[in-house]
Amino acid sequence: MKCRVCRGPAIIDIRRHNANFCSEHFLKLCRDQTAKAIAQFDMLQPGDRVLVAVSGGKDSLAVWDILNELGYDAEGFYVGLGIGECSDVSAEYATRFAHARNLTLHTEDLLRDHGFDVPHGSRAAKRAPCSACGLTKRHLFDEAAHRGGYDAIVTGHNLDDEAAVLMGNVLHWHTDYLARHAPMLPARDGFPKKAKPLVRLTERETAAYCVLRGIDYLVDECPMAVGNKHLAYKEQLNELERTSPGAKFDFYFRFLLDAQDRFAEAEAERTDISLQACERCGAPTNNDICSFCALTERATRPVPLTIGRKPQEVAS
Ligand code: Q46
Ligand code: ZN
Ligand code: ZN
Repeated sequence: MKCRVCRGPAIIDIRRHNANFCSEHFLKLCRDQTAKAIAQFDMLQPGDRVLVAVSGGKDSLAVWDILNELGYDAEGFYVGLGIGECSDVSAEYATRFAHARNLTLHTEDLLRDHGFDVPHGSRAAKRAPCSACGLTKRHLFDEAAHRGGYDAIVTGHNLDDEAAVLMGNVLHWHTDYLARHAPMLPARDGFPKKAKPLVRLTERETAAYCVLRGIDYLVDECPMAVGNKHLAYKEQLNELERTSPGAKFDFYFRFLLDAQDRFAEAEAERTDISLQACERCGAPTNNDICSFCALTERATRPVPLTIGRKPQEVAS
């Protein structure tokens, strides 16, 4: 197996490119593909101040590393979600990475700073953990970017993530979501620009990138992801990719380039809704209080006590 570029010994094969690469040229491919995605979707401009949403996993650490390699001024932002040991360990990976490279990592802790964590808060608010978690992260990232005057928030979503979400939305014909599938969302109505520069790389490639760059990352999936439909969609897409290399890439990119326009009308109606400032935190919202403040209120509501009976009487 020889590297397509230098003909030296290859360490990885990438079937959708019909090519093998040595370590040096694979790392270059990852940087080139990231730069290509940034240019293709007008994600970032030279000199932009970027806030990377860091989880301690391979994708967020890889994108942070690549952006720095490409010369962007990228700082990290980590949110402690209180998901047991997983959160403790992920914080350690993120911190170690930042220290080793002398990068700035900002942190926030949901329990310490907002009075609830994802497992308890989602239960108290009667929301699915991933729904409460996603809403929380989006809000805190937006707020941090706004507060720090960053030009864009970058996340480590890769091709597998985006193709799986697209598959879910196509299966159920969520036309409004389909319209919003862009790997770059421009700033609007007080929300910062959001970019996903790893959309041209697969999960396998970001993992290989980290290994070759000596980046130690949290391998374990979040325990709350068990049963997540997107994991099943990823498996289905990997199965398709095995028999038809490039299918995943074409599914996602041909949609963006050839089909997404057709859903623009639904999106125009959605963005027509005028937003106002949340009465509690000032974030843009279409209600009096934003979804995060509503979640916080429900998640931190005191639990009613049973009065008049001793605990053993209640238990028996
Ligand atoms: S962290 Fe949060 Fe994910 Fe865990 S609770 Fe769900 S959304 S699975 S990326
Ligand atoms: Zn080579
Ligand atoms: Zn609010």
